Amino acid sequence: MGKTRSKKSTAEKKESSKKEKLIKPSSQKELQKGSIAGGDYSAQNIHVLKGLEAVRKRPAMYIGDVSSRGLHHLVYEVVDNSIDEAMGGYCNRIKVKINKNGSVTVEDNGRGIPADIHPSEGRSAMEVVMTVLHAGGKFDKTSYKVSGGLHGVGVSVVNALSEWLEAESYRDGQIYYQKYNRGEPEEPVKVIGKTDKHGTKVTFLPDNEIFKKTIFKFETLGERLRELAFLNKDLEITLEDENENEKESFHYEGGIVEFVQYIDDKRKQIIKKPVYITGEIDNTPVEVAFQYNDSYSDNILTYVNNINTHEGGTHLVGFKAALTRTLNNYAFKANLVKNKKITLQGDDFREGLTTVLSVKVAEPQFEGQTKTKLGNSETKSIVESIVGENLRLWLEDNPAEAKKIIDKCMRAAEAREAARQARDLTRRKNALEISNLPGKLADCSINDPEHAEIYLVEGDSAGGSAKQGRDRRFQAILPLKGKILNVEKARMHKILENDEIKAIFTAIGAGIGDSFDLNRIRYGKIIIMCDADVDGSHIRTLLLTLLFRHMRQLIDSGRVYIAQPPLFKVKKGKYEEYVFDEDELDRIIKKLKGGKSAEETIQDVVEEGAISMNGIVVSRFKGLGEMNPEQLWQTTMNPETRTVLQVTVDNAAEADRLFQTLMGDDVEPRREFIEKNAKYVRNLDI
Ligand code: 0RA
Repeated sequence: MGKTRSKKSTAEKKESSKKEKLIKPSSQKELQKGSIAGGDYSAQNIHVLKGLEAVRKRPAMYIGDVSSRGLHHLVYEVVDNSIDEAMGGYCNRIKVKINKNGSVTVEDNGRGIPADIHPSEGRSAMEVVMTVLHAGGKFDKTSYKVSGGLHGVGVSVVNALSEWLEAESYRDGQIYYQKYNRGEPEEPVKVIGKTDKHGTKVTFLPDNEIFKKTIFKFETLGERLRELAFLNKDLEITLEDENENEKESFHYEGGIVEFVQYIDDKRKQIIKKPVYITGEIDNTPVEVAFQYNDSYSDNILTYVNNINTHEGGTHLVGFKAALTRTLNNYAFKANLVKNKKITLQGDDFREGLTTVLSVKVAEPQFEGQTKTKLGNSETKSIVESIVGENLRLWLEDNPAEAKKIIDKCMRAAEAREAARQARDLTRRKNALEISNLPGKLADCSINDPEHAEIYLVEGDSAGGSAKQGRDRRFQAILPLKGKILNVEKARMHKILENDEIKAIFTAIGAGIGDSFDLNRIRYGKIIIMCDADVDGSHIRTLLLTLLFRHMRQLIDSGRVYIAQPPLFKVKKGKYEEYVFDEDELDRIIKKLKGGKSAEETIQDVVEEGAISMNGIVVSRFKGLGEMNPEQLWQTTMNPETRTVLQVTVDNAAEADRLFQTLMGDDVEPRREFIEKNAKYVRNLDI
């Protein structure tokens, strides 16, 4: 059953912390002396500064990007260190606060960063952790950890990208402190007081030389912190924004069971409450919760050491194998299979399935395009055996619930059979072959997917303009008529029968659903171009739903974009400018004339379509169709001048809930969402 790894016993832990005490300098003076006494302190420092310089030179290599996403990543990085403490059982409280001055504080009640002299570095361990790349946290390999791992580039990266950072460690009765400027320590670690608590507090101000925007969003942070709280049921995480007077506490005693309920809270449940299974083999704790709902898609979220492994991996394979085998065996044993002509398959057991699977692995191997696929082979059989055995027992103990599940799977199998017939028909017609590209596709001339792009355009008239305006060498246009099918409410065979959807996936050329193959895509960029009105936003959401549910890899590999047509045109004599948002319009109007406030002007434009004052004409672009081909090219399609928004999924659970809200049966939550967001949101950040 795979390799055995041992976690340190409590006694061993006590032993090692005792040893640590022996080498710990007892007074501040000694500590300071010690910090420098390594002999080559300055030599070490040069090495360190080179490392941090590399981070400042290419921040994106370490945190993904320097947009809002990268900015929030800084907080997750610090929190990950606290999560490591929580996973080790040393910490049950994490406080995150957005401060008035724009900095963020993360405080935990873990063991505190050690401050004694690091044996090989000759400096305080705190300084090493905060300034050496990948020094991350623990110096042993037996604990499960996030930091220094995948996301975890180490808290030193946060330090390097902060104008300043202050670290405090509460440990052995002392408060240790160090401050850094752009990663460089101001002075050695010092003791600034006494305390009887333990833990770590890190406060940092992101460097505005590095980040475009340095404002933290409560909502964004809240989503990740909520996810972490679901995954660690003993942990309480609080989030506070001093500027907005907002505060929220995330603490879910039900853990991943509550997580599954949260994900599905707008869907109809098939069984009373989620099945919950937990176990541990070879120091690999496994936890899984699942529920069935009346939808047709499956939604399996998998985590390794609290990291969302959205490319799946061995843990997921083990879970699926156990689910299929165990439910299938039970169905036959309990004599629940009435239609002998139909054989149940893996997919049938996953229709309408919502699952959270969380495992802890001491030395995870991450693979795949985005390094979010677990590779450790031993994990498969561990998960398979824990889930298989416990699910068998649960089914025997809960026959009424078990029957509901099996009945649901039988219905899925019957529908699959119908879908297969539909698909066979489609195949026979060769519709999936590239030789059979949709008639209304205006393809590009190059044959190189990395340089080719396709615009999915709302409406035939805008499609016509786009066809005339494009650069036909590398831009393909696929006009879409009206609203495409809502895949959130349709089974696979319905989806495959739909002409618009068929046109989309034939054009893209990589298949659909489980058979989707990224290597076969015909375009490197998929650009959605819709009108800036309610219908346009609905069509965009329908398209995003299709891509998210059935061609998810396109989104995960960063290939899906949303075109940004201008909202207004400002004209004064020969001067002409396209304006993309209301702030920009505000600035331009102020520049061109005083008088009427920009807000009033915008209101007038929105109501009248166009207004004129002192020879300034402001007109509003509503539909893409209002632009002629040349304008469309200039403003929206020319790669030199256009802006396109990349679609990203930071949080799979939240994205799933968003699509339920927008595309599901309930009208009320959808209306609420649209009312809340419609005014300013031009794009959905899923
Ligand atoms: C190095 C070693 C140990 C803990 C930490 C770092 C640590 C870092 C951070 C950052 C934020 N919160 C943190 N909490 C702990 C292990 C110390 C030991 O073995 O006692």
